[in-house]
Amino acid sequence: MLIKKRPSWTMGESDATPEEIYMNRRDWLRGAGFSGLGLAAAISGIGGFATSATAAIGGYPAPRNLAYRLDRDITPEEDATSYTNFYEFGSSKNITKRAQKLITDPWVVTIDGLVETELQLDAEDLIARAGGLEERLYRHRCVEAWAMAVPWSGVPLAKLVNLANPKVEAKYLRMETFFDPSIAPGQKQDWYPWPYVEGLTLDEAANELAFLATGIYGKPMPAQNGAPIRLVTPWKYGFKSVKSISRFTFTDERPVSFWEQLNAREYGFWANVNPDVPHPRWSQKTERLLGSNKNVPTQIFNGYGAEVASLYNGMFPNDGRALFH
Ligand SMILES: Nc1nc2c(c(=O)[nH]1)N[C@H]1C(S)=C(S)[C@@H](COP(=O)(O)O)O[C@H]1N2
Ligand SMILES: [Mo]
Repeated sequence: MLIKKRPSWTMGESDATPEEIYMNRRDWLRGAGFSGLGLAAAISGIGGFATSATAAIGGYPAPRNLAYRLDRDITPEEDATSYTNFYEFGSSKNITKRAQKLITDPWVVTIDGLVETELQLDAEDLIARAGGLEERLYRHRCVEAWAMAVPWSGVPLAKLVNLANPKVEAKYLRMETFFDPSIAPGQKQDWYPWPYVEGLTLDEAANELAFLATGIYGKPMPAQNGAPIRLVTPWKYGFKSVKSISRFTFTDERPVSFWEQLNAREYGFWANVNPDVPHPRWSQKTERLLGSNKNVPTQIFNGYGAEVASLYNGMFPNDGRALFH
């Protein structure tokens, strides 16, 4: 495929964030409701939202799962929700205004393919059936070498896999974003292989870290971050974390991802974070933290090797690098 316009994924973008918007950690904790009262409100919220057909996915702020800890400060909310990649709305990082055209309620999600239980249901019902929200703090590492650390609210992807009850032949989960060029101007650019598609092996999808996020910073997901439901796979480069998912398909064929179709040499299927495998056009040794703009070393599997390294045991014995492309 001819790419008429290349993505603006380069090093050294000048997007410094003013010091003033640094968030005071105490204020943040209070804002996200980590008092006993906040937690009680969250739990009663979870009890209440399943019956509501029209409200946004509820239960915020969700109780935090303390199993997932950070080695760095949480990125200021203002940075994580204003510096975003969402090519459906343009190739810059500043698409927040345009993304507000996205109507996320109602939002029909289809689960199909090699499953015992095909489902078509609203995103909200899906989350209710998956058992309610929890909050997790995860690092996020974009292939462009910027990084953030944010509190996501959502459900383990494994819950959706269980709901769908995949057939034994199913080997992969393919996830697809909406397609509607009338609201998403980027989708009028026909050199991109819309809709945005991503995929995981079923083992990856069932791994405890794979998460379907419906919120961020203790609130429902803003459109620009992929409302109402997006993937989060913190051990992989950020492009795997497909936003605004409308379809989950279980398949025996490896899905060809959006960026893989555009340029497989630069953006491979596996996309596991590895500082020792440079992107063809830049190093992956370090990452720039949104907010502080500090550079810190990048870790193998983005620091999540304990959870995911075993997924890849014995794979690609002749070329471990394949795991990272
Ligand atoms: N549908 C869709 N999903 C997407 C993208 C996109 O352009 N479209 N960009 C990806 C990339 S490259 C990254 S780094 C993350 C960014 O998530 P954030 O903007 O919420 O930080 O979303 C990913 N998911
Ligand atoms: Mo990215």
